[in-house]
Amino acid sequence: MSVRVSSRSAFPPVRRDRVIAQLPQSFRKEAALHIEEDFSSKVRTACQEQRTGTVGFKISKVIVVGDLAVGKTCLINRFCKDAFDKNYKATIGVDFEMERFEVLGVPFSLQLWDTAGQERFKCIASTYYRGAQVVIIVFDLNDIASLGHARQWLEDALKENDPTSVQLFLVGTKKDLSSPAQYSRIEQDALKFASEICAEFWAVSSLTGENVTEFFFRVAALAFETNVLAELEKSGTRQIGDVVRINSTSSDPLAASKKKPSSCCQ
Ligand SMILES: Nc1nc2c(ncn2[C@@H]2O[C@H](COP(=O)(O)OP(=O)(O)O)[C@@H](O)[C@H]2O)c(=O)[nH]1
Ligand SMILES: [Mg+2]
Repeated sequence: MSVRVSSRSAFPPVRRDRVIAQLPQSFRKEAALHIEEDFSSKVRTACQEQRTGTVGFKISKVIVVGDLAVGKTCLINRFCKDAFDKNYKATIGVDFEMERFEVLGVPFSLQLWDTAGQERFKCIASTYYRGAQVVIIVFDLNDIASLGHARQWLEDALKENDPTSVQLFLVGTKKDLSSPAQYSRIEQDALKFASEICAEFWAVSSLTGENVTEFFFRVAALAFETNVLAELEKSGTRQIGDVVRINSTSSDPLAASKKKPSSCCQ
């Protein structure tokens, strides 16, 4: 099979193993951003007809937050470099990895930001948080306290972002270290918390690689779908702009884009 090249991208072709043609499924239906089986037909049609506007040139910012040593850096490294280093090294310097995908034939990039070790002091700079489309809150499945701290991480991340437009994921790491009984206990708590905050829950192991690719593919696909829907809404509004202005009861032109995304957990 040959590598697919998109005519709309000035960049080199996307790696064959970063091509997404079907909507990756959620990990648990009880805590999922949505439970559709496939991309929405609106999105599929727009991609087929090349009506995705600027999405093909977009880079979505993804931030990864959570307590020190829960496994944030290992999670990113497992996906981006397919590597696992069991010797702990605190992340130094601001780090982000670019991951390029092709979703339904359209190029789409994620910029995955790792914290630079500031989580130790809980003083992550606002530039780290700002402009995130996706927030991944990481906790250690073997450390209930790290799940308890997830709420604070969420609050901090949302201070710098519009809470209605951010897609949230709650990820438990180090699944390889927990016994089935231990795991199912913490999973109950995690599912409850995830549905409370409208986040999608995943449990992964960066050591074995379990669920890591599936998770990031799901992130890429949902971020992409949201971007295409926003783009379609924008172009629709442009075409009927005058009518909207005359008839709309809302004086806030941004009201439409502020509404809660349809992808909120159900
Ligand atoms: N067994 C196991 N250990 C892990 C896993 N993920 C991370 N670790 C270990 O946990 C420690 C902290 O990981 P790191 O990614 O640096 O944490 P961070 O501070 O959140 O970035 C390291 O010693 C890793 O080797 C995992 O999935 N399984
Ligand atoms: Mg780190």
